[in-house]
Amino acid sequence: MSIQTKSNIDIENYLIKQKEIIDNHLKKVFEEKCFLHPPELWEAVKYSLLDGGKRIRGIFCLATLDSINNKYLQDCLTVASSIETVHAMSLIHDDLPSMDNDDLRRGKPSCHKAFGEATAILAGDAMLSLAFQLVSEYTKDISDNQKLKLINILARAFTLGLVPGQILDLKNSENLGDLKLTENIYNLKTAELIRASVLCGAVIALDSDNQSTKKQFNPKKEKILKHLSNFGLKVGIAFQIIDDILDITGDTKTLGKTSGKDKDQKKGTYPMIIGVERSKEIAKSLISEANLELKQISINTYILSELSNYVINRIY
Ligand code: GRG
Repeated sequence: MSIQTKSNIDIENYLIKQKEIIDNHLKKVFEEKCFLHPPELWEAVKYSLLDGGKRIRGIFCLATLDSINNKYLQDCLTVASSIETVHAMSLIHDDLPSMDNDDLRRGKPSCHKAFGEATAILAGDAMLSLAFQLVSEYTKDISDNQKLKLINILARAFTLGLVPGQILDLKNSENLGDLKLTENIYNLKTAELIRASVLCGAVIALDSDNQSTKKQFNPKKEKILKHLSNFGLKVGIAFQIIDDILDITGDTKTLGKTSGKDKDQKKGTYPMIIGVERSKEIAKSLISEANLELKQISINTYILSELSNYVINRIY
């Protein structure tokens, strides 16, 4: 049922260009004079946010907008930047000694190694708040109703996803057999934010009513949101499986973070529990299922589908 017209896009090129667009947009945020004092705080934020990262979550947000109608593109870029800001803050906190305790991130010393633990924690706090400030203050054309929905989607990804997922993950050492628990952790700590990224793009494209306080049920829109939501979750779980395979098969220099940590910490990841090959098969079948979700809706899903294939192609 989906219309697949944009069939001539080179995904590698597309990823490079979209990353550059998001990087430049983020850089512009810090031209604002209010983000200067005290310097050590904002240097730590910029160190962790501006330099590096694939920007895959922001790209999913932009691609979802593009798959529907490309309305409010500039605002979507601000929201994509906001998503990358919360993602980068979660990496700062994940690297802290009391969490995953990693010295390396995006190919350089992690934030607490470069700036000290207290500044790293506060940089993360500032970034989480900055993300909501970007959506509420730096968007220009979307309605207040849309802003509220976007803020709600991001907040829920944290309260019901990343934070509970991180708590469970911290207790996940010595789990060498419980695949269901591991799937739940992947769902929460990784897939919820990828799903939120897709949903944010959809809300920008599909909702525009500033006045209406009544919730009007639109079956066509609800159907699109439902399938995009399922798509985001499945891609997100596959993304974490691939990340954990790369922890075993990749090297520290290429990954930009310490490889082999899951084994050292005896963490119950998919490849640790069922092996690399079986994990690859499951990730592949999740991506196929995700692409089937896209086939249920009549929007141009070509780029989203290419992006989901890219997630799996990272291990080949
Ligand atoms: C403190 C409110 C608060 C929340 C933080 C620490 C935490 C809760 C959650 C951790 C979530 C986490 C780090 C999940 C791992 C997700 C993952 C696969 C990260 C790597 O993503 P990539 O490969 O990284 O997209 P780049 O560097 O490319 O952006």
